[in-house]
Parts: sequence; C-alpha cells; structure tokens
Amino acid sequence: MNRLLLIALFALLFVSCDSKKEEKAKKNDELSAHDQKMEWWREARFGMFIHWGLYADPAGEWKGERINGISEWIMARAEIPVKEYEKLAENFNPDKFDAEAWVKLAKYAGMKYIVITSKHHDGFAMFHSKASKYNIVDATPFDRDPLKELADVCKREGMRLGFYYSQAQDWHEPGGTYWNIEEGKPHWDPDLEREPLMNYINGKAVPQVKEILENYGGLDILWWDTPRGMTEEAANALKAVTDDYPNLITNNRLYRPWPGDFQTPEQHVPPTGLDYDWEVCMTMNTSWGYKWYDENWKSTEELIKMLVDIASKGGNLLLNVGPTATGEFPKASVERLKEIGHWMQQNGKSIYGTSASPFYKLPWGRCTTKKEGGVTNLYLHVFDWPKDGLLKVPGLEANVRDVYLLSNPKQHFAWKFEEGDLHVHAPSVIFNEINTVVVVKIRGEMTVTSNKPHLKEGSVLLPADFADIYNPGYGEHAVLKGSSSNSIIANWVDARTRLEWIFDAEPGKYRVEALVWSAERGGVTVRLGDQKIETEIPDTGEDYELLKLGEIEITESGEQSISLLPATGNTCDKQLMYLELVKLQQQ
Ligand code: FHN
Repeated sequence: MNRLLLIALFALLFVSCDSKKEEKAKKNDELSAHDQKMEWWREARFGMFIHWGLYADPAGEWKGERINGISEWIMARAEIPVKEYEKLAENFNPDKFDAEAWVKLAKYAGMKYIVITSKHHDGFAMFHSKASKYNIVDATPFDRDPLKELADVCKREGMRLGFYYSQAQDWHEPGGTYWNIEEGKPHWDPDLEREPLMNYINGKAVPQVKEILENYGGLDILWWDTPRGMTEEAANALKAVTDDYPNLITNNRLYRPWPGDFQTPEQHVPPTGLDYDWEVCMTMNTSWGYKWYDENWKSTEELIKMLVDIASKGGNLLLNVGPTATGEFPKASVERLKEIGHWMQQNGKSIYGTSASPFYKLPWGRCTTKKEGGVTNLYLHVFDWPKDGLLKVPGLEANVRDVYLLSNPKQHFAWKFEEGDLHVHAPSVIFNEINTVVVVKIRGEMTVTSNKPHLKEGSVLLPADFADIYNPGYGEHAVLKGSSSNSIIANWVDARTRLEWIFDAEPGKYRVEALVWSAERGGVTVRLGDQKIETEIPDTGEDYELLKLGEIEITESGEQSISLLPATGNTCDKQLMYLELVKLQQQ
C-alpha cells in the first residue's frame, strides 16, 4: 500500500479514536458521579447471589430433626449454643470448591455480577480475617480462602463482584444483634454474655469490612443485610469505611433510614417497578443456604419470565444459589442456570442495558426497550404466542422500520397499524416455548397511549391478565391460563395468594362484581385501601357467572389498587375459583 495512503489512514484512525474518547468524556461529564457509578450495574440487569457458610453442613437438619425455614438461620431456629455451632467449623472442608466453575456457570447463565456472603448472621467469616479467628482459613481444615480465589477468577473473567456482610446481626458475638433483639428478647444462648453493640462494631465489623474492601482486589458491591438493632452511630462507623471507596455500590440495608444506592425487594417483584434503582433478590427453591430436602424449585420457565418481568419494570434480578458443604452448586441450580443461559445466549440483548416497558400491561407478555442513536428497539417478550396469528401491541404510534425475531434476525414479520394498535403477523410456529423475543425497530420518537384500566362509560374492567398475582415464596402457585381475550386465573389453591389490579378511577360508589366459575369453595375478601368486604362464593353451576361481591367507595380521583384474597378462615384446601374478570360498576 502506498505510504501516503497508510499515513492518511492512521491519521483518520487517531482522529476517530480521539473523537470517540471525547464523546465518551462528554457523556461522562453529563452524567452525575452517582450515575457513572451505577452505569455498569444498570446495564447488567442479572446477577448471582451466593449464600455459603457453615450452615451448608447441617443443610436444614439438626440432630436428626428437620428445622423449619431458611437453612442459614438454623443456628437461631434450633437455638444452637455458640460453642456447639462453632464445632461445625472443625469439619468444614469444601474440597470440591472450584471458583472457576462457579464463575463460568454464572457467566454462561448471562449473569454479569456475583454477590457472595462473606459473613452471614452466624458470624462466621468465609474469608481470611485477622480481626476474628472465626474464619474459614483459621478455623477449618480447608486452609484456603475461597473468596480470594473467587475474586481472582472474577477479575480474570470480567465478572463484577460484591460481598454480602451481615453488619448488625452476629449471633456469635456478645455485642452482635440477633433476630428478636428489638423486642427486648435475650439471645437464646445464656452463656453469651452481652456487651454493647459498639464493641462488636469497632472490634469486628469495622475491621472486617476494611479487610474485605482492601484485600479482594476492589469490590464492586457491598451488600448489607438486616439492620436489626442498628444505631446511627454504628452505621456511621461502617459508612466511614465505605466512604473511602467512591465506586462502591451499596444497598439500602445498612441502616433503615438510609436509602443506599439501590432498593432490595426480597422474594417478590414490585407490581409496577420502583422509582429508585432496585434489585429483586430471589431464591431458586425456598432457602438461601443449601437445604438438602428443599425440592421446591422454581422452574426455568418461571425464572426466565421473572427476569424478563423485572427488566420490563426497570430492575435487576439477583438470583440465589446455595452451595453445599463440599463447595458445589446443587444439581437443580446447575440445570436451571444452564437452561437460563441457553435462552440468554440467544436473547440477552433484550435484557442488558434495557429500560422499562412503555406499556402498562401486555396480555401476552412483557416489553423491554433500548435506544441506540435515533433508533429505538422494542423487545416484545411473547410468553403466550398468539394462536390467532396476530400479536397486538396496543396504543403504539411510531415509525416502524422492521419487525424480526431476535434469535434469528433473518426471520422478519409483516406488520400494519390498525385502530391505534400495531398488529404483527405471527405465524403459527412457536419459536421459543418459554419466551419468544420479537424486535420492533422504530425510527424517531414514538408515543404510547396507556392501556391501564380506567373508568369508561361508568365501569372499570379488570381482566385476569391485568392482575398481579402475589403467590407465597413456596407452595402451590396461582397462574394465568389461556391467552389474550380469554385468560383466567387458575390453580388458586393457596390461602396466601392475593390478586391485585391497578387502575384509574373517579370518586364515587362502585359495585364490585367478578366473573367466576366456582363450586362453593368458601369466601373471598375484596380490599381497597382500608375498606374490606367479605363474600361467600356460591356454586356457579356449569358456567361462569357475574357475581356481586359488594360495594366500595373511591374518595380520590387517580390511581387505585384493589385486591382479592381468600376470606379470613378460608384455608383454600380446594381450588377457590376460576376468575376471568373483576368489574367495578359506578353507582
Ligand atoms: O436474614 C437474611 C436471610 O438469611 C437472607 O440472607 C436474606 C437475603 O436477602 N436477607 C435476610 C432476610 O431479609
């Protein structure tokens, strides 16, 4: 190649690199320091929580007895004296621990960060600590620092890393708090002579937090937990340590009045998201720590839909794994992570760096969005592929340039606008049984008319597919069955399950009606603010019937929420009802 041409090409390359750098610097200047710090975290959307400690050894069973509840709480639940629990360390030898395998699996699953318990409420440090001998290197035969190994692999693999640290509860220390300290109850171990909280904070918590921040290559997240019995003085002592790390992201659990960098809904997804950065932490079965007999696993389908649901509301998912005492992930977790990974490999683009859905609800699934230059991608997550061949995107006005399958961009779909909705022609092939992602490419601005239920011609219609279903963390789950216009809530067999609808309405009295099919399975409660109506549900015979549930009053105009739950005393030992619609009729 001619020398002059080569020089010109180099010059061009430098100019374009420089202008890229300038562009980035300009972008950074525009972002606040906080936004800059949060940028990778907001982009990530999906992380792995790891609860690993001595409790993995008893794994939910103590002296031959199965102990109820989450396994990492076994010391408190079984009221194990400190000296007795300490003995677990003598045999703790997780020689199958392989940091590389953990990180690689998290990476394959599409997770962009890992948060691991460095010390849980039992007070045992899973890292080498000079501040307390009660740690994995000094107190067990294992003689390795697994968190150091994990930190090294994370650095190498480009995986962000955070440590969980239980700053208030420490059941092992005389000054640490415990679960019922705020009710003035004594620690269950009478031999643990109590000391002031600040002894523990200054003697163990502050030095250990300094250790984890200094010795593990620069953590990205510090995940505080359960601020029970926490004082402002104690919180300030810990905050003084983290203040030296401006890029460290912390959650809202250091001290109740302090917001931290993100909120932490636990074991549930907020129905319409939150207006502050947020991360749902969620177990795959019902325990955070390994519990050998907990077989209550959420399915891969549930987990993928949960991740998508959260992303569509603008949040992150921190999905938990509880490794065994040998240092391995349970088989059921591995299977699920691989299956999630399989979906993420093809569809991850519709999750990372996306923003919340512009739609209120989509009967067939969810939506996430991403703006790139003048183009907006709408990622339509189709959980229920339409059987009638038509995927309707309600209330969209936009300059649509293309509609295609994310996992195979060569697969284009025909589309047209009709009566204010975008109609995408959906062939009868179901591309992905769990969730097919269809991309709608839009040039320029778009507008969306909200489809939130509202008062229209004297009534508000609340269809089954607009309900948020609040199932308990474990047990049978109520589900939405059917698709589009004729969905129903089915399998409502748990008395703790609640349905909730959000809608807009004007002040006035309303008759509450429900279109249901039932065989006299007890009563339901309707709740709106402080108002509560309980009604018996009769046998509706062969067909669905519109039943009157009672009357409520709305006193202010704007957004409202109404819930339906089993009535007091209804144990739901049989399916309560099939529900198609709730209707509020203005009186
Ligand atoms: O008590 C802990 C529990 O063991 C677990 O660590 C969870 C994870 O968010 N946090 C506390 C309960 O909120």
